[in-house]
Amino acid sequence: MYQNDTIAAISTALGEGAIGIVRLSGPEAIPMANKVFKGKNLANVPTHTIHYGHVIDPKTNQVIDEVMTSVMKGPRSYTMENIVEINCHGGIIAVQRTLEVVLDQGARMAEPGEFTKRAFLNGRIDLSQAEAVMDLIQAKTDKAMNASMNQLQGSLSNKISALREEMLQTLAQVEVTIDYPEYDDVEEMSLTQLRETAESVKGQIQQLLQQASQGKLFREGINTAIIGRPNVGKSSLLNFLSGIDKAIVTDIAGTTRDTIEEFINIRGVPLKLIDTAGIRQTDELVEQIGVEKSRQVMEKADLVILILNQAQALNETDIELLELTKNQQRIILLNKSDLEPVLDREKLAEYCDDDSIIATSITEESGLDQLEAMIEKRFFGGQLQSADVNYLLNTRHTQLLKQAIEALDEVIQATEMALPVDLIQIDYTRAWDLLGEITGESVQDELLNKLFSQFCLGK
Ligand SMILES: Nc1nc2c(ncn2[C@@H]2O[C@H](COP(=O)(O)OP(=O)(O)OP(=O)(O)O)[C@@H](O)[C@H]2O)c(=O)[nH]1
Ligand SMILES: [Mg+2]
Repeated sequence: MYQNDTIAAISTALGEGAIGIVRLSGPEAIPMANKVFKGKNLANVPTHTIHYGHVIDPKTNQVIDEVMTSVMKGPRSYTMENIVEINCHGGIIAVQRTLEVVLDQGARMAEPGEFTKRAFLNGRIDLSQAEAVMDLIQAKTDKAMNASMNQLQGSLSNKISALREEMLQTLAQVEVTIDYPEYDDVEEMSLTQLRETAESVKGQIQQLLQQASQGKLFREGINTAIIGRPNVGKSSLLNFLSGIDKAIVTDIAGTTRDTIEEFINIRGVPLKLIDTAGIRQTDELVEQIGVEKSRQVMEKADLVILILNQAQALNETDIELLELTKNQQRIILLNKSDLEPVLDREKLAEYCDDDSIIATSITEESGLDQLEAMIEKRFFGGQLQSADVNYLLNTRHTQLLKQAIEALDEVIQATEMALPVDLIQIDYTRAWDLLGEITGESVQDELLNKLFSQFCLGK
């Protein structure tokens, strides 16, 4: 065991809730809980049992709360240490008072993420699994949650371990051939083996990174730019979809000057919605800058919602925007459908597919269901099925994978130049180490502390 003290924290979100949990972990967890618990003698209960009773302040014998207390003895627990969880009634006071009396018994207040850190240090989970716990807590939507769950169950770890295993096997073979040079062409054989493995592993890492860029979407939201001429209803759409009056809406063309962002969730699809300044020719400096920004946002967007005002004829700007976005994921809204139609649908058909067009009236709230359904269908039915999101990589993972690719590239190059094998082995081993850092098989304390401090308290 790595630490001998016993830690405690409130493990549920602070606030009104049906229950709040105070969790203890460490060698003294059971005796400490026993001192503040009136009910069965926790020292004698079997592991993985739950007991009704009261939390009392041993100094005054005052009853603090009516509770259910569960006892999980190590190593079959989250941290692999003895754990006691006291389930208090929800609300802030009872839970905090319970934590106070537990700390009075000598428990130390846990640092954020310390329970999970112990699970890691005691060898129950590896680093990428620990990070998945963090993602799980922060998951914004169900889909992201599933991906975190997969990772928690070790899909990333398994993949990385398999890659390292593959590398190790080759390394072992190379060592053997070098130590027992029965053949003349030992050197050449080793070079071929090293290059083949380096190429294979590199390919698999690249695949992982590619899948991960899709995984990233689910954690950060799909960049969705609302684009169009001034006054077509862009800000009205942002306000409607986000359910708050975030952007100013007026009938003055050119109301929005800067981009406005809002994270929303449409039927399980997380979107980063970006309202932009209406695009038009203008001599006004601030508006010019805004328009320039709109164009940049449009270029970078994962999804473009292009709004046209169907109460007006298509003009040059509309056509320019249709042209500019034709290769992007986009949805075209014919807004203000409550007004007399003017826009020429046949002309519009020259610039886009019919099945990406939806007639809407934001003021009368019509057509917006269809918009939501289309977003849902595109992202869950189409390119981004949940199967693609097996791996959620964070920045740390991505960087390590990229560094590993660099090291492997050096290996590949060196084998092509037929450099001495023991020289090549240096880069090869470096790549192997870098991969190990993802699962925490070669990490330093400093990194660990930094990582785990990002967790919430009590986890
Ligand atoms: N009749 C009608 N009016 C609408 C509809 N949607 C928005 N409007 C009105 O159109 C005007 C402009 O709406 P905004 O949402 O500010 O338009 P915008 O595209 O953000 O405009 P800029 O910020 O100037 O680029 C407001 O008066 C809205 O109330 C609609 O579906 N029908
Ligand atoms: Mg606006």
